[in-house]
Amino acid sequence: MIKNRTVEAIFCIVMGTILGYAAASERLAPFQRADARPPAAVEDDSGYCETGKVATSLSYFGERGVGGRDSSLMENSISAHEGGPLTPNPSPPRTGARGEQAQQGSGDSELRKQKAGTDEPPATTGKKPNVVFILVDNIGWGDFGCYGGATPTPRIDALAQSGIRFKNYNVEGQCTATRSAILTGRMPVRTGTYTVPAPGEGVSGLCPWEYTLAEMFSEAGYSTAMYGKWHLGEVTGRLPTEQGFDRWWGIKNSWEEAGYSSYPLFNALIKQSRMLPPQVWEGLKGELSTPAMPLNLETRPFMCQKVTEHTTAYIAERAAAGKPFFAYVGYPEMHPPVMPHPDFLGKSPSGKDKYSEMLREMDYRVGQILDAIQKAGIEDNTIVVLSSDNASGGATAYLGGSNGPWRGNYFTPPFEGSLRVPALIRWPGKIPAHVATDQMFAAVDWLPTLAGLIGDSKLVPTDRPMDGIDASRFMLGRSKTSGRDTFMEFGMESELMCIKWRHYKIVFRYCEGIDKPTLKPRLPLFYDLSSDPHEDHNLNDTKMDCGWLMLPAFKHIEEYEKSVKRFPNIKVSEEFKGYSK
Ligand SMILES: [Ca+2]
Repeated sequence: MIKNRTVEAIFCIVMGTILGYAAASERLAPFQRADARPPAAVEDDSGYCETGKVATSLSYFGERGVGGRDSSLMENSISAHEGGPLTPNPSPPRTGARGEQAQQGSGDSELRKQKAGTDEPPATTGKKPNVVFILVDNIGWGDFGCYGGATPTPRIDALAQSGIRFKNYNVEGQCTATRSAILTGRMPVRTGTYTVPAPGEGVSGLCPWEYTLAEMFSEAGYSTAMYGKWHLGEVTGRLPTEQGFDRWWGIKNSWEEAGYSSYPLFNALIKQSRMLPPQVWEGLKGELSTPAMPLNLETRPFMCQKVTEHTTAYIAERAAAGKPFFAYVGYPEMHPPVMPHPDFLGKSPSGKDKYSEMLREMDYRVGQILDAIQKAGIEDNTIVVLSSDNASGGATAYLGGSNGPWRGNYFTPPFEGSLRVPALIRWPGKIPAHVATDQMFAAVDWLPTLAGLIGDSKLVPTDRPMDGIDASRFMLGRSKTSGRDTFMEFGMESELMCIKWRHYKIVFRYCEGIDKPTLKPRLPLFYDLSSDPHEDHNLNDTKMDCGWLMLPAFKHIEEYEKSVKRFPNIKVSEEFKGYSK
């Protein structure tokens, strides 16, 4: 009898999974192109962790199959569990070392408050805080000392100690996509920025219609500046000073262009076509940007120093002016070519490990920025963010780097090692210190969260799908949850790669290297990140009882599709002018 019931149950679950995946494949067909929209983050998932109640849904699920995709089924099963315990991200064990506290857990009411947005008084009273946003390049989850890295990073570790250190911060697969997500609060698949603009490609990157962090801060009365790497479009009309920044000094594309002029044929080619070799540019809002200095293998080792000098001078100038400012700093580390400043060359234990030497330099430069903030007397009124744009190449490529315990590296979406990177935030006296959290957070969340922190949530656009959630209450210690429990990743082909939900991940497509194809498994892969951080055990193979995970997946897919129907995704290079009313 028991055996018969078991066989019946397995049959139902397997059929549910297969039907679910068939429906998912059908649903996902439109994702083959640049059309998609994210879930409104956290919606009604509360209380979904009670195993017994899930089992009730499963029997129904087995009879009907997920293929019916009746969203009322999802809503009914959820509403039946409201009030149940919430178990967000019981991921890897909390770090007790370094005296950090762990923030986690809470209940539905917390989650609902988060969803409701900022209905409390602004986070600030009186003078608005300055914001220094440091974005490092190709730094893996495990590179900094405070994440277990082998190279000493004392200044960055101290920064982590003085605020919140995210252990479950999620980005896109490469530079352009994450930078666009940070600046717009929207998934790159919506903004046509999921590919990497190539030099000479012409119109590409972020279309001027998008509303950026720089525009938001400008509207809130801030001075704004960008130093370092842009990588969101190289043509006039799409440069930083045309996307909200008052001034900039940096490169239009990426650091590897430093190597171009080391090829005689490249030099002959650009001479023939009367083009400029790669340059560092500078400009002011309302004026044309002009070349500031060449970017080549001679100047590359000095880029981090130069970016820091511009940033610290700006901080001193703006602090003296007494007006709030937003500085966005796109550091060169650790993007190839890995060439440390001469002062750091040979300073690794072996005297030959350039990755470690550049990491040491970065720590020193970050320290210089923190010192400039302190010297200007604005430390207590300045929010500092430090995060990476994508994973490191790992031990087998780009001369080093660690992505921690997670599977995968740069360009191996959607495994954790490719999308989970370090992120830190500090605001003395406002954001609690000594916090390490497993709460989920994402690149798209910075815009609404920073808007909440400066008391200007009203500036977050309402005329387009926004994918970011406002986690300002979490940042300020007023909520135990970030408000995000789901993360969707779309790859460089604008196809849905995975949905992370709580501590589970559902993989629809994956890729195992920059020179490997994107593969679509016959059935989706299910992983439990709380017990299998390296994503070695596909639950759809080992246990076969996780077909129910398609329920939350479908819910988010459906919400995304609905939004895309109303607000079609912007195509790569499209001169988009706005949605019809
Ligand atoms: Ca990068």
